[in-house]
Amino acid sequence: MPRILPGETDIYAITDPNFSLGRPLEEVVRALLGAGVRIVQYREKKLKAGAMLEECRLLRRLTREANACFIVDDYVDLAILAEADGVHVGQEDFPVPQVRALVGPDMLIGLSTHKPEQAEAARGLGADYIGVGPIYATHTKEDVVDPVGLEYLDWVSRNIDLPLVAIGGIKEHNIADVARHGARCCCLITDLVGAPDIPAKVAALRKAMQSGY
Ligand code: TZP
Ligand code: MG
Repeated sequence: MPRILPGETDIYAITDPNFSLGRPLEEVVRALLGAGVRIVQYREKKLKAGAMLEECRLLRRLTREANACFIVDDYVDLAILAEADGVHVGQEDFPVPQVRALVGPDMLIGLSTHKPEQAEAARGLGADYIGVGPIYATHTKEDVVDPVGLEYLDWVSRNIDLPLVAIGGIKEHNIADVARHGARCCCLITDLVGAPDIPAKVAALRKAMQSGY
């Protein structure tokens, strides 16, 4: 079982080939794991299924060696085939109970939420953790909803008894505010996998996060 689970205090990294400065996925993930990141999500929107499975098997091997948690975005089948620790779904993906029926009792299921009703429903549906966002505006995701702001994060952290991960537009300059408003776990794409020096960025993000508590 991975040492750190979503919701615990840490950086949660999401991969994205469009924002990785042209570096191969393996190089980016090795840098993240080498810097101590213990939650990595595979997010890929363009490759064919076979190629995605190959990448996921590689990431499964790397994260297992590093005792890190490996989560697959959207694709339940891919998560099962790659023996991921978890799968992350959105409000418009397959419903959590149906995902649970496919993945079994042990795989983590993360559910994105954007409003109180969704967060309140998450536990009953069987989610293990919830995404809270987008906190700020982001251009990284195409079909993204309007920013939910720090108020929603505050509300979730006070009212919902599930681990949460904050996401969307989080960067070194605002991560302390996100931490201050209740996020122990912050999820980033561009300001992490897009950093020229990933270990230095991880250290800076952690330091900034700590300053918010
Ligand atoms: N889900 C909500 S916002 C988002 C996702 C996948 C994109 C986050 O990327 P960034 O670059 O950290 O804003
Ligand atoms: Mg999704």
